[in-house]
Amino acid sequence: MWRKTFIGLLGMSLALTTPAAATAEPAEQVTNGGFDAGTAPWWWTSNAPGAVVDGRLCATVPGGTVNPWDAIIGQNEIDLEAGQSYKFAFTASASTSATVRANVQLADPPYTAELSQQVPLTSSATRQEYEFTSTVTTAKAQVAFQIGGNADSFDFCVDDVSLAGGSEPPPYIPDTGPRVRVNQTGYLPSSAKHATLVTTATEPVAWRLSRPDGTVAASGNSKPRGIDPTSRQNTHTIDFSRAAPGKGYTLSADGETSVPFDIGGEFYQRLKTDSLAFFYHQRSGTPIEESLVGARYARPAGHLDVPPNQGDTNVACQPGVCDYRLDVRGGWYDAGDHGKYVVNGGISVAQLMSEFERSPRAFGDGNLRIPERANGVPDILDEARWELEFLLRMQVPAGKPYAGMAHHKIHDNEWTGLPLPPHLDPKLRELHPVSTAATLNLAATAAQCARLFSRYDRKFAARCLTAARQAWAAAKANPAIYASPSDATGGGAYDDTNVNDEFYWAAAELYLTTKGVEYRDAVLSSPVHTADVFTADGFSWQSVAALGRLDLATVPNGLPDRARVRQSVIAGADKYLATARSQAYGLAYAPPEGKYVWGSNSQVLNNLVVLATAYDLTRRTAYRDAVFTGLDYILGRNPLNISYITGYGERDAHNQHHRFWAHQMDAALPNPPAGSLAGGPNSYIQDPVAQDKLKGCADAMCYIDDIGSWATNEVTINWNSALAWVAAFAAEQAERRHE
Ligand code: 9MR
Repeated sequence: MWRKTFIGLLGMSLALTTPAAATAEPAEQVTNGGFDAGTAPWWWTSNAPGAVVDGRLCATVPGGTVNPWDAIIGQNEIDLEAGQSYKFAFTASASTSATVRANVQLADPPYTAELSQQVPLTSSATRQEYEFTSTVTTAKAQVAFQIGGNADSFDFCVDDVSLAGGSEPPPYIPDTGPRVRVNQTGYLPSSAKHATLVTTATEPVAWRLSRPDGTVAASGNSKPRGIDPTSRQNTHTIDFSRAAPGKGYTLSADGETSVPFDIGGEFYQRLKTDSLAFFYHQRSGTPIEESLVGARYARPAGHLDVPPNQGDTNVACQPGVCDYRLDVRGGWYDAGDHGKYVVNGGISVAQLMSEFERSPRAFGDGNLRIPERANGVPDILDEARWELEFLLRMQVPAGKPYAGMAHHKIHDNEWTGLPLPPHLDPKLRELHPVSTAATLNLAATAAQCARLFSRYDRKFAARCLTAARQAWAAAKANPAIYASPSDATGGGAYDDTNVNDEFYWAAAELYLTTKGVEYRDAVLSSPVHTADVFTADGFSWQSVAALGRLDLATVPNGLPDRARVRQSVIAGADKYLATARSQAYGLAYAPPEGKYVWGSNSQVLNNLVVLATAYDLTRRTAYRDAVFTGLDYILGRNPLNISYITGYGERDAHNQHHRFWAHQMDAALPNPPAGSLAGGPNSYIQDPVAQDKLKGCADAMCYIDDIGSWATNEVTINWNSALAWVAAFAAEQAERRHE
């Protein structure tokens, strides 16, 4: 359980007195070889899922495979230099005697091995050390434990893996492509059109917009913006708002040419559908059908108690938490993990329902590829119902302690590693304690369910309303039961110790659905009702007041101060508009002290929801333009020149952290499907890959498209729900005007 030692600085100071070569320790090429930081960036084949057990990486290897490489644990992106000598060392054991192969080799075909060693293992852990001289120079080698080819199944464990030699790995420099940064998909013809140029120039430079045949469609001069503090880049803005619709444009300035893009909003319709399709892919407890998603994305049902799964149809609580079991099948997996969390499920399903409620006619029955298509109910509501049914199952039944409250979450009792398709998750599933926040998430979303489903399924709507009322009463009776921040083994904590905003949101939804006096009074007497809920960092699973406020502003109701409520949304949007105008990349997100949070892309998109709602309330073009400028950032006009949405743009994120869409680790598995949003820059870089590569990063560049970087590059239901809401707005605007 060593930590990777950083000897670079030590080597430098010794070099002052003695020749460095004689004294400096060899560089360490393996990251997290002691597994102190979990399993990343290690990977394995899906038949031998790894997990950290007592500080070592262990995997149960199936018996009866043919070749050593039929089961592998490895680490990629290892640097080797020709002529340098290396020592490969590790400590390993096998529960029953087995022979494995320890390789240092190319990660890609022809997989040439620089070292390949047969290693007989027994149940007592032994230290192995092998030396070799590399014949190649590459940044794409791998260390690989080939653990297949044994007759019997065994548990393989490894620890303290080291590959010492060569030079210190060079500092990571992101590939940011051409210095002209554009929305890589396209600009709406009727909206403002801006690009950002990164340059050393301080005076305006000439730009030109070219058609695919090389002819010039528009030209002008850039506007210097100075140093952008979010990226530390010197920037200029290029305004080509007047350019006409067309396909395959490129924008050139300062000797650089952008990736091609369109002026035309057709793709927003596709984004609207793709961003919603994400939720079907994330469903738990049902097979993901090949006929709907294609062979690559199809998978068996997860967590229906089919071995090796242990859940979710009959799940007990964590020890000592409750004495009953619940059937909590279904719902959506939260993210790249297999946890299901009521708190985060709440905002996600609420955003889908609000997307529908904003514009019901924009959602048909049969335009999403889901099993319930053509059942007489709009598909987006079918998808929402998949989650709502799960949320309802998380409610404590009558007659039990805390009846009416909701369990905070259900997930594995230990973290699993990647890759791991849901149906192969072998861990014990556990219900965690109830919480006030989860209960109010249930109250709010079940109340909205009752409102929206009454037209389509009165029985279901009535079930939702009963659950919502019971949850509200239970939360009132238990107003301060908080999820523990340290309850984060095997799943996220989603902890929250301020539930004023959850009370407000639930009261708002219950009032909008029932017009009940109790709920109306709860809205009016809440301190949140008159507070500024549109903060610089935006709303989130933890700060949900805006969900209530936006619905009170847009869903018809008889609140005495409704005009003020609507005005507060406009005032919030005005602040985001001012922020967008003040930033080099036009971004309506400026968090406190410039620190981008985990999932910053969803904070950006939630601010766009506020701007879009202000547009709905006022029809002021400036708000709508700011929404599209915000989408420009998400789709590539940003300091890293990356589209954060899989399948959109020339340079798209596609290695997001996910246990099934783990193509980066196992070529047989897919990348995330088109329309999956990466979390985005996170100043706090809380995972080993980000820490290894991004130390000292500028806030808006603290992101890496690597499957091991869960703190910057995960996908999550509450992020895609924000994207889906904004994409539906954009699709509607794109359809509305083609000028
Ligand atoms: O989105 C969550 C973020 O706001 C928190 O800071 C972070 C750490 O607690 O957790 C994020 O949520 C993760 C959850 O805990 C587990 N599933 C994946 C989620 C996205 O990374």
